[in-house]
Amino acid sequence: MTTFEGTQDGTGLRVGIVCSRFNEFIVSALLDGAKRGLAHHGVAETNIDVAWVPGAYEIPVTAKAMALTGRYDTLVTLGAVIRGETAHFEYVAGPVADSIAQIQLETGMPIGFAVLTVENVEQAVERSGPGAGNKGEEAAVGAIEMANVLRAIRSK
Ligand code: INI
Repeated sequence: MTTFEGTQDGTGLRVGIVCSRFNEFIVSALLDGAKRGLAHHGVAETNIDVAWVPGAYEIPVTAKAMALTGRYDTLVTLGAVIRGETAHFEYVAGPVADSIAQIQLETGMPIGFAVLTVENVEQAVERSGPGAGNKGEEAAVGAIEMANVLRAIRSK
């Protein structure tokens, strides 16, 4: 029996991050968390690229473009869709999540998902703070593990 597990060692990994500018103060805090998680797990800052886009709706096409470059081992997507702010919520949140899942399947690229979909700003703040529970940090560490487990599976 073979068991595949990904370590959380990010040494040598190249990581692309897509950030949406809508609700930028939240997304910047998610980015801080993601960078913290990557650094903590050995990813060199010079191996991280960050692409900023206008809103969450623009994240999938950008993630797909980054995936297709072949320059990254894993991607992380960061955004904040807040229901209280707009009737747009339903049209943005679902398609973004579905599209990112689809891009993983189409390209084989693991994509960490921290596009918050929350009811109000307070919930977004809770999930993007400097301590434990920052979803950007969690997505980044999960992305490292996914890069490593997929590499182990593919190289057997
Ligand atoms: N984009 C977000 O990232 N978060 C939101 O909460 C949001 N709302 O609520 O509208 C949002 N809309 C903009 C959207 O992502 C696109 O940028 C825009 O529609 C232009 O294509």
